[in-house]
Amino acid sequence: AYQPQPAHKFTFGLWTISNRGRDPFGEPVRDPLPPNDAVAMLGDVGAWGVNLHDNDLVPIDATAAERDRIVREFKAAMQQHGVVCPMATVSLFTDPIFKDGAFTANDPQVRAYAVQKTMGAMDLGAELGATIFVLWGGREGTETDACRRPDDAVKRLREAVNYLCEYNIAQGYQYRFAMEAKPNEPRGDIYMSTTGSYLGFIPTLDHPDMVGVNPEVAHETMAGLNFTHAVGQAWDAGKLFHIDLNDQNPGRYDQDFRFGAANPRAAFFLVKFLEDVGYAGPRHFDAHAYRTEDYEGVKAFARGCMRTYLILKEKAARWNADAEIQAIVKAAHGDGANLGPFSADSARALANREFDRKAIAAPGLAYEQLDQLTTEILLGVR
Ligand code: GLT
Ligand code: MN
Ligand code: MN
Repeated sequence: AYQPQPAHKFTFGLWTISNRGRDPFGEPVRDPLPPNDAVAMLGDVGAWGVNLHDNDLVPIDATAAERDRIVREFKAAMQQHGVVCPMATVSLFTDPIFKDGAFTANDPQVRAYAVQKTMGAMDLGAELGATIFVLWGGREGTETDACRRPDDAVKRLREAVNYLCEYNIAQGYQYRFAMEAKPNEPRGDIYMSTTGSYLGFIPTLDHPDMVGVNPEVAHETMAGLNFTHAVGQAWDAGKLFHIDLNDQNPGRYDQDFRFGAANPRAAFFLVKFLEDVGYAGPRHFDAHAYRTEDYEGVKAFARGCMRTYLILKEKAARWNADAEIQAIVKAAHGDGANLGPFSADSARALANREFDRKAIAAPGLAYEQLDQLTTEILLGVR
């Protein structure tokens, strides 16, 4: 039981299992893990796929010949270890050229280079079979708002994404773009700080159908928000193109913990939502092992992410099949017809309808009992 299968679509970023445990105060604690070895590790732990930034695989200063050799060997490693690449992305945050942002930077040369670099990352991903392209604007933000007007940043971001959508069409790539929000870190404040911000931005694009979101557990949680609510809104809008699973304590730095490590309860409601609605995309773990770990610990971390997901999936099925739980849920939903479409008649009928406010408000909803039963399922006694 709890064995990952390809059908579960569990993926890891190359940057996640290769994370060397560097932090702002400390040097790396793990030796570099070459990309092809990372693919072998993912095959070993039973993951379905690997995702990557352009420079996770190809160094930023590689020659064309070096790039082609690296890509050829990486494809061979993917083949050998039975690992696919469903998602690609681009590093628009590591190189010093992006210190003032990428698509939103003030210098038009930086903005043009960012788009050029993204086109190259799209070429790379397409070669590896990716059909989802994530854009995380980690440097798109400010420490001081003296540097630019925030609406100019939005306009520049729109211009870049529109351009990239046209490139997607011109090249005949099948990408769907997934925009990833984060409130802060590495910038003091990042534009498009929540998934909801992107859901407002996307309809202003030239090709809104091509663009959705990639919500990350840690990023909404850093802002003190309910992640599953953000995912629910994205799902309702038809925009849940990808998802970054990890864990995070509110009010801290971006922790990127193993899935379910900090708040298994919130993880449960998330897994239950994804499974209930039938989300069919990759379950991507954008997390990394504690800095205390060697590569055995990294494997334990990766296996743990997938195993916890599958345990919570089983718990969700148990919750759905629990008669007492379902009776409370059913009773709490009340009875009577829905509002229905507006018409002059229905509005008149509604205006004249009598509501017994006291009687409707009187019964308790038994959410205490419902929540306790949920806890007992999670704690394994039910
Ligand atoms: C970086 C970031 C993640 C993003 C990745 C994609 S890179 O690790 O913290 O949340 O998803 O660019
Ligand atoms: Mn992420
Ligand atoms: Mn993160």
